[in-house]
Amino acid sequence: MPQKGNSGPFEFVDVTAQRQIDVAVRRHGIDTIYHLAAILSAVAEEKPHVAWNVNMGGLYRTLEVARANRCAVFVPSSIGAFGPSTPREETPQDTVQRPTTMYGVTKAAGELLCDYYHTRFEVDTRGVRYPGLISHVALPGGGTTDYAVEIFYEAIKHGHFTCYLKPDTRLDMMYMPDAVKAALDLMEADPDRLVHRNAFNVTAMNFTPEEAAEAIRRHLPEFRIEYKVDPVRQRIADSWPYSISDAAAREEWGWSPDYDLESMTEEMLRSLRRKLSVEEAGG
Ligand code: AKB
Repeated sequence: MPQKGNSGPFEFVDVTAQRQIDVAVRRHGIDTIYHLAAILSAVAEEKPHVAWNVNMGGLYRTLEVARANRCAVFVPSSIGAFGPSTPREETPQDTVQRPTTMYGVTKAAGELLCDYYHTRFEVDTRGVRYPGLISHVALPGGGTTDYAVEIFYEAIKHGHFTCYLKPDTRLDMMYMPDAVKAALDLMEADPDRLVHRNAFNVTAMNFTPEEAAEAIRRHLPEFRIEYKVDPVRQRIADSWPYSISDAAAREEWGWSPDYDLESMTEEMLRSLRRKLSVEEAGG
């Protein structure tokens, strides 16, 4: 039996934090929670216990608040929820999920917990399996796909980038405006059309570091890339799909991305030139 003061299956759950979320939901009349907080793959391999606590404890707290307040909840999963035994080309929506990273374990477990809360407690939980996300606003934070953001910064600042993944490491990616669009479109979708909930495969493009460098050179011809492989992040990337199928998301809620590698590259370079020149000018 859980000891007094425990919060069910996650005795480490910080009840104070849960109460703070609950107060915010009630005070602001929140009807939908977008629960985006998580420790990403590379940091999660360095600190697996912290990653479990943050990723699963935070999710459990959020689901409990949603259950008590009848909120809908968006919880992102990831291509990291798949593992080396998953079909790696055009990975299907429903397939083997045996991730070999703590991040992947928390994402796969999170998908199951969200489906449980929908089935058992009628909480409106929905999620997508995001690929690597690329933004000119938020700096990357501890992921395996972070190179796809860093490469743009380095291309503008130094004309050169040292990549920690091998040149032919193919991964699915998405520009941040499409990632936001996917979350909002899914949460506004007709629930009667949803066959799946947690979580939908979504993607916009897939590329290798070499292909990203070629796309940048079409705008910055002098750009150079070299490789200094990080074995930990290479092992993580090698356990993930080359490409995933987002057919279910397209069929059930009309998913369709706006950006591909070329249009994302053009906008990233234009936006970062502006951002970095402002920072340089002390703005
Ligand atoms: C990571 O690299 O860990 C994340 C992800 C693919 O979920 N960006």
